[in-house]
Amino acid sequence: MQVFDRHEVLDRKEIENLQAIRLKNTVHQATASTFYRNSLARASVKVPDINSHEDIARLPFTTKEDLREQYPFGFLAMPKEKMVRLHASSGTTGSPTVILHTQNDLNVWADLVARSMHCAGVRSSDVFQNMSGYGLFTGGLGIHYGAERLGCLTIPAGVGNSKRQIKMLGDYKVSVAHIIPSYALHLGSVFDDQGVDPRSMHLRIMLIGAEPHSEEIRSRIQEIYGVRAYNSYGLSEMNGPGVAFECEYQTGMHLWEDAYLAEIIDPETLEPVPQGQTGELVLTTLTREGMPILRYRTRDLTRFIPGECPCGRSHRRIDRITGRSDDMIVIKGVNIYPMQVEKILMSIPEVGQNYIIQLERQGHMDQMRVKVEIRDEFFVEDMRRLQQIQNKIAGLLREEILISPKIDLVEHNTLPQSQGKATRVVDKREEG
Ligand code: ADP
Ligand code: K
Ligand code: ZN
Repeated sequence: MQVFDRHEVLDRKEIENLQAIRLKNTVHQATASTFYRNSLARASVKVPDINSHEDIARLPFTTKEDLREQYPFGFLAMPKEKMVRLHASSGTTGSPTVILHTQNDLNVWADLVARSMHCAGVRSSDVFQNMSGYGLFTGGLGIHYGAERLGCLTIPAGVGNSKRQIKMLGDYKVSVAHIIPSYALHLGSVFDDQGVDPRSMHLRIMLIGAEPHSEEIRSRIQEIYGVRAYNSYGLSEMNGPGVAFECEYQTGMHLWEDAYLAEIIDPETLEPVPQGQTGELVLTTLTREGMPILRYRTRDLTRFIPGECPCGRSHRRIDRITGRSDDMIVIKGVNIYPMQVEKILMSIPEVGQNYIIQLERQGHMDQMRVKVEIRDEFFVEDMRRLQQIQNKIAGLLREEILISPKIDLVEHNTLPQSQGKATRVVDKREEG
């Protein structure tokens, strides 16, 4: 195995020893912030209490609400003058939270991203196009500095203007791209409209992440572009990309445990779930100086994948994020995650690249309507044929989610396409 960073090949014991040291330092550092000085005092935790990675359990949790209440500077553990960069979360679920970094924090982050990309097979000889929004969103600058650190010729393409994206991919013989999965599917249909075969590009790797997506979406992206697509996980509160990343074996994402201490808890009881079971991912920064965060409740649902990865790295792997604990839909008493719907839709060959789940109220009843784009070759004038497709989708969905949603079939490229993370669920229940 080729490694970029010696920390990639630490064994379990070495990782845990390092975590113990870094956790102690982090708690010490955190006490310099207004927020943690108070919250650690309330929990009666003192720095000398922290001597093992297991002592994490003594620390209080931190929530997105805490970050919002301290907006913008209440979490700083160093004077504001030491900070050199501010990022904000995209606010998918409410008002934004800001994260500030020192130059040292940025360097460590760039190293983590470079390591992650290298781990997925990217090399300094690659030409890399970053089709992610720049600005406050961490998928832009975060990935950008990592790619440069790795030594790639890096193109800060940003999002949108699909025709120009396609031109750049061709003109600069781009071999690696970073792209949001829903946009990768959309871009595929723009290639179609232009009469260009995405497989005729020079692409060999796509790094996809920033939003939940199913294995079926990965397969589609690999098929459309003739690439290997690697899952990339991160969140602004933990820097951004570079928290967990797939290696060349594509068997789940190695979470860099020298930089983040990870737990998976039951969101109700807040106790760790049994080994290998799904729960909420909780993360602690181990290397951040400007704004350390302890036991952050990500609300992302995943599990540790049991067993060893064939690559030999002992950083544990997390499974594909199945959703956020707060994006569960309850309809007619049934709990449904949007990802369940997506998995079914994307496994149906007639289904195109985009869909929307709409929640409506009919009288006193909640109702789910799924709008589905159908591939051109199936969108024929034959009503009976369309009805068959509709019934097939409804039947397969009912088997998975136990209720019967209404299905609207629409032509390809007619559903709204967002520039950043896709909005998959639209709730119209309060609109009467
Ligand atoms: P926001 O919380 O406003 O979306 P971020 O840009 O920080 O802001 O997004 C981080 C979130 O994006 C994660 O907590 C997770 O829900 C989602 N996410 C990031 N990467 C992935 C991925 N590979 N798979 C699924 N979800 C992801
Ligand atoms: K280079
Ligand atoms: Zn691996």
